[in-house]
Amino acid sequence: MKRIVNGACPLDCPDTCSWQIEVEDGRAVRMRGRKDHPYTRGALCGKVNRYLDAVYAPDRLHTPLRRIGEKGEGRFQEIDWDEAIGLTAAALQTTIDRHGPEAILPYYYAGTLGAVQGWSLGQRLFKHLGATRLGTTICTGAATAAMKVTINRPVGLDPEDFVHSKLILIWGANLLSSNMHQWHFIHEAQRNGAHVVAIDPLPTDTALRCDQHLQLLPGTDAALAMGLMGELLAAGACDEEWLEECSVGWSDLRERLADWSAARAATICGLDIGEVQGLADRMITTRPTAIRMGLGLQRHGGAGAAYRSILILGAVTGDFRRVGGGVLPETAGRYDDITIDLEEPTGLDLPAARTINMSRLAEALTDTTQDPQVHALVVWNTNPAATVPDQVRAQRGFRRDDLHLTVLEHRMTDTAMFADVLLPATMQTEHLDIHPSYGHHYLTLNLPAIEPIGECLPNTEIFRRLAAALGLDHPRLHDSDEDLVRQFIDTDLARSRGITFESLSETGYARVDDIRGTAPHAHGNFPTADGKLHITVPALAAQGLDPVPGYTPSFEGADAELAERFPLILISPAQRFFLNSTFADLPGHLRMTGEPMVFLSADDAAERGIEDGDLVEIANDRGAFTCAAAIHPRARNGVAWSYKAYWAKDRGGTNVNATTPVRDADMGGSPTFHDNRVDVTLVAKATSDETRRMAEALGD
Ligand SMILES: Nc1nc2c(c(=O)[nH]1)N[C@H]1C(S)=C(S)[C@@H](COP(=O)(O)OP(=O)(O)OC[C@H]3O[C@@H](n4cnc5c(=O)[nH]c(N)nc54)[C@H](O)[C@@H]3O)O[C@H]1N2
Ligand SMILES: Nc1nc2c(c(=O)[nH]1)N[C@H]1C(S)=C(S)[C@@H](COP(=O)(O)OP(=O)(O)OC[C@H]3O[C@@H](n4cnc5c(=O)[nH]c(N)nc54)[C@H](O)[C@@H]3O)O[C@H]1N2
Ligand SMILES: [Mo]
Repeated sequence: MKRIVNGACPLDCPDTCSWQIEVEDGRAVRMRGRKDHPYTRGALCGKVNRYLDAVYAPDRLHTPLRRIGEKGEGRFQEIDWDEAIGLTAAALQTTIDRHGPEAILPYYYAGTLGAVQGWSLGQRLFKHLGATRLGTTICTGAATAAMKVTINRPVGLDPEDFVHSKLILIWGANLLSSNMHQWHFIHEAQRNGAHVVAIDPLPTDTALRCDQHLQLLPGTDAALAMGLMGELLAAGACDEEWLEECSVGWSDLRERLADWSAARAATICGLDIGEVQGLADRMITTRPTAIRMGLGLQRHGGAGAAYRSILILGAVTGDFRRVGGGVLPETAGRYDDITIDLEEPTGLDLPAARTINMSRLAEALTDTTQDPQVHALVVWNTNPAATVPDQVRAQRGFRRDDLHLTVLEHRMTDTAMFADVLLPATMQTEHLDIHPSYGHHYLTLNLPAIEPIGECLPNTEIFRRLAAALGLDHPRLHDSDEDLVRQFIDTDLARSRGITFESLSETGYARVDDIRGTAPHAHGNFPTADGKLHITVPALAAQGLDPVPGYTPSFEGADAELAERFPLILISPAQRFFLNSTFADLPGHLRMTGEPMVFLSADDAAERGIEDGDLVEIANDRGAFTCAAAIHPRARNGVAWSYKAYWAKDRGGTNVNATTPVRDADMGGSPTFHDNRVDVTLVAKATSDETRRMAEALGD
């Protein structure tokens, strides 16, 4: 018997696609994007088209395991669920008895964006225990903090309304890789005559399809935004009326802009004056102008300042008055009134505890002055051994004998290798969930399509069993998955829009607002207390930050002394056919991406005696990794890149994160992955025996 089940792609991606799974005799046989969904538009991306490869992969984790070898060695023994839950519960209890609950660190992120499997019972359980809280900074820390002080929540123009824009700036985002469905709306505008500009240090596939590419130096975006605003002001192109009505603090910025020009920006950004002036001229004359902001630009030291200044640049033109004008950072703020956070339900005791910044995991696990030290770590929905900065140090932490590690996973990841107890979790095909989106305005329900594979259990069921084993019987720790979905949309706004568990079970998805085709911020209406956009933020002074928007240089990128030892800035952006480290071990996906490479300009390569395909080492004081070199004709001198999150365990134990720094950006405790200086040295020529042997080994 054949049936079609509606679901949602769970990946940490702005597109949150609405998918349909064809099930035949209990087996998922095909998967496709919903044709009638205004954002998915019938297409899944190249990586998710192969999602069923992961579901039915023979090496997927099927049963609970306990470690029998050395930590990280990867030798495990199958055990049953009672024993597995018992072992973890005992480790947590012992840790509490010996060191107190703050010696437990729950470590989770966005392996699924589902409210139920991602952000509910696990957080409830560990907060209730009084465990250390996790500062979830790793992806959007600086952006979130910058938005918080400027507009409070991530909102902007409707992503579908880019079709109405006449000038579009794609700023620090490689849309064709990491937000593919947005490209449709931008491409349509382009076909209607819009001028599309990429602002990115790298010659990405997106940049190559834009009408213009400003290939600025990494970490200099705020200077560009300030320079553009300086030119707008000088030309009388700032919408003083809108700024008066809808913003706070314009006069402070106005004063500062007297010092900013295209020329000053061009010098800092490493661009031609003409390029910057040309863009300023277009912004002065083209209405509506829209800016799509990415997250890549905020993985630098001055990230918060950059994010703030670009948000404000998109506003000072008055473009928020027009349909298809203004700025779009993310859309997640559109869900805040229609949904309820599931992590902290009323009635459940949630004692205060310290917070550890997840991006500083390497430090948290190895700094012996921590009080208390972390002795029990429970990881779900994330693969930190591959994805956190300062990987070598983090791995040293994972190897500690006095650390108990439980990992909930689908696959034997870099992190799973270090586990004491490894618990097999269901995938999106097998569990219930509900999904907001950070890239569009549709809430999506995911219905289970097939029975769990092997003995896999949903994260939620694992946490319910863990709570029971710890003798915790509060009902909020035992809510069923359906209860959790219902709690998530238990709001007046959802009811008023007819959004219920029943309605979503029928339709699969529902729009959360009616702003498409409107200018939602024509009169302010930002989710701040006064509805205004905050340009000057006096409270920032208390954090040692500039209340008025401006340019903050990056750390390593702008460090001339460090540049003498490590001349190359290394960016490690998203790989098109992986989602962070997810899929990065699957043969079908690896066939599409190939093995890791470092991309260099022809000059940088020649200076080091490196040619295409040579084996090279990329290193700094933190660590090193080895891969093949590729010369890119459009790479900027001094700026290299290597895609993030290849699995380390299959490649000598390290990946690009062996080099990335543990250092917080100016705002939000954000990591600074792309603010990373390295040098690259030749290990072996492409033609050498060693390189051939390595290529053969990797081809196996
Ligand atoms: N296929 C795929 N899609 C993904 C992901 C993935 O791994 N693969 N990851 C998902 C996740 S977790 C996230 S957070 C998003 C990330 O999506 P993006 O926002 O696209 O993040 P990045 O890939 O880090 O960087 C995007 C671009 O920013 C550029 N960039 C780097 N530094 C600077 C700078 O200083 N200034 C400017 N202007 N640009 C800069 C990079 O060169 C890159 O082209 O994508 C999600 N989607
Ligand atoms: N060098 C460098 N490093 C980076 C970045 C960068 O730009 N450069 N980007 C950073 C960013 S933006 C992010 S968001 C982080 C992301 O880094 P991670 O959070 O580590 O993301 P993934 O590597 O995708 O790992 C998610 C894991 O969750 C598992 N998973 C998925 N769904 C479920 C589920 O339902 N249950 C359970 N138990 N497990 C599940 C998947 O199998 C996968 O192994 O990486 C960061 N690391
Ligand atoms: Mo991310």
